[in-house]
Amino acid sequence: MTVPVNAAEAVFDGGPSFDGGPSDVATRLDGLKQAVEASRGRIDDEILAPAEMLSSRAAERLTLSGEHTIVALAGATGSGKSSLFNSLTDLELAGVGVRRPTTSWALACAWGPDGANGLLEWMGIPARHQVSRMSMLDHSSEDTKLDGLVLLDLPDHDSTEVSHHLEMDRLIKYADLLVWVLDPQKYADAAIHDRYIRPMAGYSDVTLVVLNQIDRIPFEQRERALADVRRILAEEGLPDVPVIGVSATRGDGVDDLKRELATRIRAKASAKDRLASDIAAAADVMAQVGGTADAPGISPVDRQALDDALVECAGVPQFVAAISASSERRAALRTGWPITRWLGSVAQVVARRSRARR
Ligand SMILES: Nc1nc2c(ncn2[C@@H]2O[C@H](COP(=O)(O)OP(=O)(O)O)[C@@H](O)[C@H]2O)c(=O)[nH]1
Ligand SMILES: [Mg+2]
Repeated sequence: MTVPVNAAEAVFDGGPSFDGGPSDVATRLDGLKQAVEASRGRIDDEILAPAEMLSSRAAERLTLSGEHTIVALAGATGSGKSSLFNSLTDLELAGVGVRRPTTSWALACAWGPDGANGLLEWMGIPARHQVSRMSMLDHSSEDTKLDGLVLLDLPDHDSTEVSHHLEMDRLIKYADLLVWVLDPQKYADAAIHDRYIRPMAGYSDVTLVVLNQIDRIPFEQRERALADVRRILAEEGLPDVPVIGVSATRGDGVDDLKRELATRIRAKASAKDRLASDIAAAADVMAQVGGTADAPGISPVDRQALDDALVECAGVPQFVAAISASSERRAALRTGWPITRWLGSVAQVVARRSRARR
């Protein structure tokens, strides 16, 4: 199968903003598109639709600014997202607490360089919900400078207004890096863990956790509280996610958070890492599809196309892990529907290739 050097280039006239070698996310994205095509009529359209939507969103992201990192502050009502937004922007515009108790829309702030407008438009954030920030206000030291950041203050995930969490769910799909803002009262609340953090364990490379309002915890108990948050995250499959204690209103830990953000922004890897996780998740969903229904006959050409496409879209290690973790799929190797059997054999091909590379 021939794969364009950069698949995004093949789709959009503007050309890609991201560089990449042969194992680049654009190549994997091309693999995903081809896997969707190869599976059409054989895997349910409902299962293929999210993978198709991901294909277009990812291809679009790759044509937009690679110089910017979209960071979303997400969390419960009152955790301190807006206060943190204020603190990071050095502005008093996010409408904290009682002045803006609920927010149905996201507020965005972009730090230079120019070129974030395309991203903001792509996310559907109108100009009136954008805060402009003069770089002359920036007194940050080199290691905390946030040039290239597009920061979003998201609506609360636990709002009683359906439109608020729909907007939040919509926007977390666009973020390159997710910052979950927890607070000492509610950090273990099941809602955020069950609905978002645990299902997004595959996104740990592009996840940070802030324990805000750290000033409300007696000094000698802070480390223990942070350790408890880390324990919960480890149990959820995110053992390596940085957890930063912060007081948005008093400023404690804000520089630590800025330093972490600045490092991610400078590395310019979050957008691609996020898309890679999205593609791995989509490949995993497709790989889990099985069942006993009859499938139409498969030609060797179809079989080869699907094998090759899945090898590429899944990324070697994630796919091997995804396949080998599932006993259902191992069983399907022996008895299952043809697609499932190929997926198993694809995993074996991938594993062989992976071992050969090592
Ligand atoms: N003591 C303390 N209060 C905070 C902190 N961050 C936010 N608050 C307060 O918590 C309330 C809710 O904050 P807000 O930023 O609106 O939370 P949001 O709903 O997540 O946007 C406000 O009264 C803030 O002043 C913090 O770090 N320490
Ligand atoms: Mg708020």
